[in-house]
Amino acid sequence: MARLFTAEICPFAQRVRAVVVRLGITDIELIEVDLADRDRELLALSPTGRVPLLMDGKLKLYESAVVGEYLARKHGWDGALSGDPVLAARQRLLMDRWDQVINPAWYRSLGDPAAFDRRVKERVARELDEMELTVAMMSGAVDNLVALHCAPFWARMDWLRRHSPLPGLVDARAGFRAWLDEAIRMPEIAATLPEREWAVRRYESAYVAKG
Ligand SMILES: N[C@@H](CCC(=O)N[C@@H](CS)C(=O)NCC(=O)O)C(=O)O
Repeated sequence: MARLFTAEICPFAQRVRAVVVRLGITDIELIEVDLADRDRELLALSPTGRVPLLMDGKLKLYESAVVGEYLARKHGWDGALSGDPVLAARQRLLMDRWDQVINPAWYRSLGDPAAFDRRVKERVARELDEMELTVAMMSGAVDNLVALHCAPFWARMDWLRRHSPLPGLVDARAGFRAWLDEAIRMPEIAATLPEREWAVRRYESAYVAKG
């Protein structure tokens, strides 16, 4: 049986748990990791020591986007990414930029609002414009890996919106915002989200600047 090291609070791990739910995979053991006192086996197996990590027989995989795409292909999810090379490239670009630009800017802004300066804001805005174009190319469809990639973060960004200016930039792009809102209503996202109040408290104590 495959084994997935995961953590309830972690949006990266949630992506993979959402794929597991979407595909109805049952022959997988979920191993909940305490991020403050990480499982020895996880630390021994993973070069990054991070969740999610999947062991499928002898195959070891980490990095949520890689694990999600592997499971999608293994279980024959045809629409996970587009069959059109142009659109598939744009979908991968969106997922990459989400992780390289949007997420880090959001995490930093929670801890230090001044870090969301004009330069960061412009960079985020330009990436969001490109994302909105990609979502339009997808006709706003959400039953795919791209939506499962972004939704765990958008849910948390929305819950914590009073602590960051970044969600306001998303709101200004109505098409993209509507797509994200639909993505967080998907059953596989709702089924894998942590309890809201608990998660907000965890994020506030871990990231939000005090006083
Ligand atoms: N790029 C990784 C990020 C995974 C990640 O940062 N996971 C966090 C929890 S949300 C973690 O395990 N942190 C422990 C640490 O960095 O020490 C992915 O997409 O899987």
